[in-house]
Amino acid sequence: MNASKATKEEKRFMLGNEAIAWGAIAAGVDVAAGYPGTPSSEVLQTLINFAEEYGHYVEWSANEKVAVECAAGAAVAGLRSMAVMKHLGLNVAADALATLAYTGVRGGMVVFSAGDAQCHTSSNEQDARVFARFVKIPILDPSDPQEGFYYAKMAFEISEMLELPIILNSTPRVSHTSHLLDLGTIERTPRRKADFVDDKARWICVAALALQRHRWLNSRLAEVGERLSVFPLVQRIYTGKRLGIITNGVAHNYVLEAVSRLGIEDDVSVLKLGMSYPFPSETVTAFAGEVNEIIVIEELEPFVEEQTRVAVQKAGLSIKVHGKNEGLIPIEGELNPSIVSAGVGQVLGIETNEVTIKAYALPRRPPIFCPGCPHRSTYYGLRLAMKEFPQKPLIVGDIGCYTLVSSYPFEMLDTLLCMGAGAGMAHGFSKAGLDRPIVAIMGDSTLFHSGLPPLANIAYNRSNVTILLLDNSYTAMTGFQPNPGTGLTAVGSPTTGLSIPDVVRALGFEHVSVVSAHDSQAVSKSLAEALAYDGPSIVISEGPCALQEQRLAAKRGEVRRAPFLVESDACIGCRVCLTTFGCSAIKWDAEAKKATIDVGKCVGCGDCVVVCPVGAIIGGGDA
Ligand SMILES: Cc1ncc(C[n+]2csc(CCOP(=O)(O)OP(=O)(O)O)c2C)c(N)n1
Repeated sequence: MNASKATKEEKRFMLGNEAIAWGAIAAGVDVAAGYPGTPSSEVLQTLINFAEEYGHYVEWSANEKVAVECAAGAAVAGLRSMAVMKHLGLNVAADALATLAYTGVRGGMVVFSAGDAQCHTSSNEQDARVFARFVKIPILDPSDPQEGFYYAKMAFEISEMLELPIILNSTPRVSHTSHLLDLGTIERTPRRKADFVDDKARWICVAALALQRHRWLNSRLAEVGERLSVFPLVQRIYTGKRLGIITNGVAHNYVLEAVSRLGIEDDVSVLKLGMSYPFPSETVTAFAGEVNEIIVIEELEPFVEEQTRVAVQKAGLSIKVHGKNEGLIPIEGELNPSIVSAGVGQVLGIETNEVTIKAYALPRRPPIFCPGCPHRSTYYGLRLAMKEFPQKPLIVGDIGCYTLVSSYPFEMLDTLLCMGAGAGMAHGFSKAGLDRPIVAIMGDSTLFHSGLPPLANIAYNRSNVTILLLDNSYTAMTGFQPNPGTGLTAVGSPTTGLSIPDVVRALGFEHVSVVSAHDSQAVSKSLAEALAYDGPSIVISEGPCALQEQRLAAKRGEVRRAPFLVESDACIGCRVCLTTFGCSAIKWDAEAKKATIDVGKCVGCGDCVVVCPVGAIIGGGDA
């Protein structure tokens, strides 16, 4: 292949997610698409950062399903492609993925899914391995950043060999730990030329043709063990017979640590599986034949454990398989060396006084709105509007920075499910006949991700719901990525941003008002009118993300806005600014019994001025 050499040095300290992106670059990825979500976002961001140098196309798609479909189109046209998301995105993309397994692909296609064991930043900790089996797509589980790099690269080759998409699964510890990595030299490969090979029986997957493709898929999956034997996906460590430990993914690291802590190197054999579906039954039964009993150590569901039990039973082996079913290893939350040592120790009758993770519990640091965040003054306006109603409106939540309306000092949120569910559920509450005003909150990225169908539904079926759409121009919570309303592509090129007022009018909303997020009085007035309106209504509160504004202003070399101040003599110490507005730049001076403003934190938005009942907050202008 006509390749030019990259200038990257060979050893670099980097995050697992960066390593995974480099694995894709090393494999010659041609097209990459994703939707942001912690802990996955750095994979696509790294691909964006090097798109020009390595010549691949990359985009932030409107949602994960669209990203998978973009990658699928490219892979069916013979290119190497990648779709990037957090584990929850697999659910959004499920419809496409489940049938893509039937059609298969021509070029290598990798779906990267970053899981969130422990729910660090997610609403659930669903296990992608179970999802992979559900949609019948092979899944690889790297255990650390270096393996992330190798597995990402290998996944493209495996995908092409099997003609199937491959899910690459990671966890917070794989994605977000940094290692000094040896990437070798990464070549720039020319982008493949797209072509379409006409094959109606394959690409038109419906009815009898779909049934045939299901048969094809099953036979392909049955061949996986043999075909993949050339890939280094299985690792054996130690040769002891007393206990066989089977591990998968990140848990492997905890197993090695636990074996060393317990000093049982001569008693155990470790079998590490790099692919959990399709399950390598023959490898596992061969291993089971060499040891007295087995414990399976894996994070989240007892996925390998259950398949191990089935495999040994089918092979007619009477060997005890320990694990989560006895409660030795928890199903919920992340594992760690202490949890694993305690579980393994129990099987071997070794007393351990391992301190579990609970003992390390750190003080809680609940997330708060940043100083200058437009969402805070919008919610202050919502609080004012709510006073107008004898019954507190039901606030139906959605996911983004704006979810922090659940935190002090607002604490106004009533429900939260998943992206796009706020409007959908609000409609359900309304049609159920709930006798309360109903407000559904939604962000701009959420609107384009999964908010459009529920809004169309609300307008069409005319429910009495008010949407409060908080448009800060970015997908802020996950790192300021652009969305179809922003007006910039992933690589920063200008494009036409969709006008949200035009979009919602086109969806059928008749009562639409647009207000400045920093004008809490106007927000309040518009909301009160919208809530009084008989039918679907929407208030669009506009104000760009304050953090992103500051970053862009700093890049442009602009002068920082002067901070506001509390006039000490005027402050009456009522604490209203703290208890109803709660900007982290406003502090309580316990000695003086007055509020003060931390000038280092204040960004000079002045949103707090209207909050003070005695007008003690003053200032503003350029610093
Ligand atoms: C299916 C799914 N994909 C991705 C995420 C990660 N995620 C959480 S909030 C959010 C975006 C929110 O952006 P926006 O609606 O604009 O609100 P903002 O954070 O800017 O206030 C994303 C991508 C998720 N929770 N669920």
